[in-house]
Amino acid sequence: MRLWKNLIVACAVSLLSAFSASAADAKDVKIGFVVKQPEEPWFQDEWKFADAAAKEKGFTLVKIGAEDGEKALAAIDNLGAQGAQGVIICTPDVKLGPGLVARANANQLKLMTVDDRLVDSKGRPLEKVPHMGISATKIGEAVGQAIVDQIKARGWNMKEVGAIRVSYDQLPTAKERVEGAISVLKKNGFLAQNIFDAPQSKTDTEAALNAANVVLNKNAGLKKWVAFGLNDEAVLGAVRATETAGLKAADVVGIGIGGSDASINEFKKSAPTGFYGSIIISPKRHGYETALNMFNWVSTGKEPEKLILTSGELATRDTYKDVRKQLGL
Ligand code: FCA
Repeated sequence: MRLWKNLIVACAVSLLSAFSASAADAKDVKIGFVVKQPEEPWFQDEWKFADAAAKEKGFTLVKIGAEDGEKALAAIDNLGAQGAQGVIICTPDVKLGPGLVARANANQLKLMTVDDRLVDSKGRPLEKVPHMGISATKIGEAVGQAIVDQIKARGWNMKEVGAIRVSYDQLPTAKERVEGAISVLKKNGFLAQNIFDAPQSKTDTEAALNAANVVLNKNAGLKKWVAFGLNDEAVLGAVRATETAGLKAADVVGIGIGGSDASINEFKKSAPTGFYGSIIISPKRHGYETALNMFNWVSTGKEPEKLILTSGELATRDTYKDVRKQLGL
């Protein structure tokens, strides 16, 4: 009897100390979340969901905006100096890949990437760095399909429609997204010569607007337009350019990718604009899940999957509330 009692007491004591150890561990964990464009609603949402993971698990999240390579490297040094154990980054330049890996190693930081995958000097992905991104080609195809469906619903002659391809081809996920859209357009009879490249210098609305203006000015003969690009901001820029060119919303179909405030604010306008829809992707998975995966890696040594690709869902001004609810947003 006595032996049993002792055993039970011993078990309870060790369980208690295990609990308090893990609580203390969580408090000691510090994780950086570095993003290339902190003002973009998508990244604000990613941070919001990463914060939720930090609150739930009790670790510290340090959010840093890094708009260029120098700032990204400095952010990693800064995190190292603060005693962080891990960093999740959406880098301003994927070609920084080997440099970022070296800097993270030098600071003894575990490294994960989100959204934009690091590449080496030959443009090949750094497969050893765990990454969560979107299924770029598939989501691009969904954009293309939504455009084709609208062209048909509006009774347009496919051969008389122009397409603005807002491009940022130095970023592989951006190129895959627009190429996915183009493949579906072409399969449905869209003329290749009516697809015009509008290269943006930065991935924001203003740069997209400037690039799209050039295309529209050069091709004033076309009266119906569709637009696609890397994200909602790219397509919003193109849609704003069609408005400047005097085109009506009924003659424009823009489909973005994202589904954060950039597109929601557009859907909330009293009258529809040429921004017809957006493929809603999940800032919750990209923020909450990456932060949780990093926390587990730091605290238990369990390395995250090397590659996780997330999906998206089309939403329009009529459906976005329901789609967001379904996605837990
Ligand atoms: C890239 C884009 C962002 C977002 C993310 C998933 O980083 O720049 O707008 O689409 O991929």
